[in-house]
Amino acid sequence: MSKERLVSFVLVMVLGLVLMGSADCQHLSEEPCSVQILVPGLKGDAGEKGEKGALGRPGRVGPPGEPGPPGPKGQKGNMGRQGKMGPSGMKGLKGDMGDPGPKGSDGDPGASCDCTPLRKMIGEMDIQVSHLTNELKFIKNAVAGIKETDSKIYLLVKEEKRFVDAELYCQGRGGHLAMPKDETANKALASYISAAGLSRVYIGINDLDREGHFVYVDRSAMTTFSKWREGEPNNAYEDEDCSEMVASGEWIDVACHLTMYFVCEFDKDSV
Ligand SMILES: [Ca+2]
Ligand SMILES: [Ca+2]
Repeated sequence: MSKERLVSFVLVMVLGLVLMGSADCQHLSEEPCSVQILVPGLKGDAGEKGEKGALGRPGRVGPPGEPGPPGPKGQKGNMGRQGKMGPSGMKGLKGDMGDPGPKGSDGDPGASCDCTPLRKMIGEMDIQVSHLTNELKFIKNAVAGIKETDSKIYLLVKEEKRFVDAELYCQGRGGHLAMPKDETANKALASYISAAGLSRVYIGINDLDREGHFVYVDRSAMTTFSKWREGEPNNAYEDEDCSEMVASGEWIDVACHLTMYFVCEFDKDSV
C-alpha cells in the first residue's frame, strides 16, 4: 500500500468514527456528545525471567586442532629375539707382517773341551745333511712330475748342469741322461719338455770319443732311429760333441760346457 493510499484510508476511518459518534449523540441526547479516540498505553514493566530452556542441539564439528607438543620419551622396550645368522662374509685381505719379537736371553757359556773330534763329527753330519737335502730335492722333483713309457721312467731335472755333470747326476740315481731310441720315446720326451714350458734340455747322445760318430751315453750304438734337426749335427766351431732336445723333439749338437736342465731316464725293471 502506497503512502498516499494509507493517508486516505486513515482519513476515511477517522471520518467514519466521527459520524458514528454523531449518530450516537442523536440517540442519547442527554449525554454530552464526545469523540473517543483510542491511543496505545505506556510500555509495561519487564516480566519475570523465564525458566531455563531445553538443551540445544549439538553444534557442528570444528576444524582439527594443531598438533600438541611432543610428550615425554617412553621407557626402553625389552631386547628383541636374536636374529638369524647372516651369510658368512668374504675372506679378508692378508694382514701386514708383525713386528719382530724381542731378542732372547744369552745362552749359558759352553764347557771347555777338546773339540777336535766333535768338529770332525759335525763336519761329517753337515755332509750327510747336504746329501739328504739333495736326495730330498730329487724326490720332490720326481713327485712333482715324471713321464713314463712302457719300459722307461723319465725325470726332468730343473737344475742347470754341464753335460758331464748332468750324466753323473743321473748315474748317481741309477739311470742315464735320456736316450730316445724310437719315435714313441722321442715323442714322450718332447711332450715332457714342452709341457714344462722349456725350449731345450740335455739328452744322452754325444760324439766325445770320436768326432762325428754319435753314440748314447751308455755307449750303445745309434741304430736306425735319429731325430737331428735339418743341418745338424754340424759340430759348430768344431766344439759341439753333446746333444740337446728342443721342444719339437728334434736333436741339435751343442757344446758340452753349456749348463742347462736335463732329463734322466730309468729302466722300469731296475726301479
Ligand atoms: Ca762333434
Ligand atoms: Ca750344432
